[in-house]
Amino acid sequence: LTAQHYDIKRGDYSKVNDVDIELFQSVLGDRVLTDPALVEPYNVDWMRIMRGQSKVVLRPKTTQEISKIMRHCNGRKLAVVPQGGNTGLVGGSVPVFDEIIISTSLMNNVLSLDETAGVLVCQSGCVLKDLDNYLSERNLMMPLDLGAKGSCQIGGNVSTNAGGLRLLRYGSLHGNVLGLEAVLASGEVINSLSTVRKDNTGYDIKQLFIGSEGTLGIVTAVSILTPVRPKSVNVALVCCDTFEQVQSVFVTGRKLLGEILSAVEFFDSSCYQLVKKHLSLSLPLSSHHQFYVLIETAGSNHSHDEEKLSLCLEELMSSNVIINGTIATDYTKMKNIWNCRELIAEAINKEGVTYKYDVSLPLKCMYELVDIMRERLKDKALCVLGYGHIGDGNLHFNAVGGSHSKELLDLIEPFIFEWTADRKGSISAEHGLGFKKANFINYSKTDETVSLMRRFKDLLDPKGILNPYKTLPRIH
Ligand code: FAD
Ligand code: 2HG
Ligand code: ZN
Repeated sequence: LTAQHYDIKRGDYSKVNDVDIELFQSVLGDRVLTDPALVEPYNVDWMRIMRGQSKVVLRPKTTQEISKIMRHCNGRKLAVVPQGGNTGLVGGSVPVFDEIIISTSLMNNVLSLDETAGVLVCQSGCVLKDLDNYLSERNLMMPLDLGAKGSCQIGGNVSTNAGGLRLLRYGSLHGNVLGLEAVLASGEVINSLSTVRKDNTGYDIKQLFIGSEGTLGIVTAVSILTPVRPKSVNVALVCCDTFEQVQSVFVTGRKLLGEILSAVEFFDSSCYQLVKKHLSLSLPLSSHHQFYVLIETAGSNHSHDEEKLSLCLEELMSSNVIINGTIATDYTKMKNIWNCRELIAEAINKEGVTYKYDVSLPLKCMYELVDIMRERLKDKALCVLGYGHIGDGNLHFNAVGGSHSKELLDLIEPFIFEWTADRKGSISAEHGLGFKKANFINYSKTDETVSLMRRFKDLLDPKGILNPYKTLPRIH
């Protein structure tokens, strides 16, 4: 879908001219892309649903280069969109009209690592998986992990406040990011790159940039806590027939596994059918069950951890909470189970046009939403699926259609937002608002809160050049 499909007007921004391009070239040399074939991939989002019309991609390597670019863009009132790995799922990372794309892909240096304190400082364009590999050689790890780790960048993760697969154990980026550096719309560099855990000197400005989706500044470097890499990791996969049982797996897992519990993820049978169909993956359990739950433990004593997990499984079996279960201790088997969970989004993408929702809900009514939607959408959708981070109360609801369908969309929205708001949930648990969800912010935030957000935006970016049309509701 392009801008014409949405009922919005291009903002009152300047258009890039030859003089602008010359200025960019004087700062970046040949790292200014204008060849339409090279620019094209940056205009299209991961889901291949949104397409921008940008004619320029800038590929800075340093904070100073970004600062010079922003100073110029602000002076000329040129709109920009910061882009990391372009794996965002709400249309935040691609232009809506002709915004200049500032890609951080070449800002991929580790700046320092304090192995004693476990504090990493790196540029924002470092790919999450590369950072984790770098740390694994030093017995450390990144505190977050997600299916997009091979392409997403730490700056993109921080700017969306990504949650992921181990938030349950290590907490959110609001806690793990110790500091960051950001360039404001004016080109001013805010260096808040603290490496200490405790720092109560005034307002915690970095928190404003975490989750601000590139609307308040461009994150150029991040200082982040890196936990010790666990020596022993085990994965159990269990299957259940009801969502009540899935909840009991979580409760029992927390009780019996305690401090070694590192992830609890669930997916329904429709998800399993799709990863089988499109990615030829298969689980070590039969495929006719309603729900699958992945439980991971991470600790320091293998036999102790394995014994605890076995006892947990025995308890779940004997109390009839699960139908069947298996434990994986070797890498290949664990990786296979994790792949089935992590690659669900990729499998869904191959099935058709996806309507993606990411909500926080009380556990007890989480899957009720999927059942209700299945009933509502009936044969209008090719498939309806539910999965997610059960340990965080975060459901991923996806409906897939054969083509773009206004009828299908109208059956889902605003119903899903109203249903979620009625239960005091969040209409975006971890993916952010981006372009697609910006207009629905009021289902989760009060008018006063949104108005305060606008005041922050006006203060930091008075001309509104940073990622326009995103995050804050559009005023028609
Ligand atoms: P992009 O997609 O490039 O950008 C995301 C947003 O941040 C955009 O608004 C962009 O303008 C802004 N931005 C990017 N870099 C900067 C910067 N340096 N400064 C300022 N703004 C910037 N999310 C989760 O929370 N949990 C998951 O488990 C999860 N799993 C995923 C699995 C898959 C297969 C995919 C495709 C996506 C998944 N996501 C998940 C969504 C997404 O949020 C993450 O992939 C990731 O955090 C985005 O990082 P990125 O570098 O690709 O950012
Ligand atoms: C995940 O947890 C991602 O796999 C993607 O957040 C969610 O596809 C989705 O809806
Ligand atoms: Zn997720």
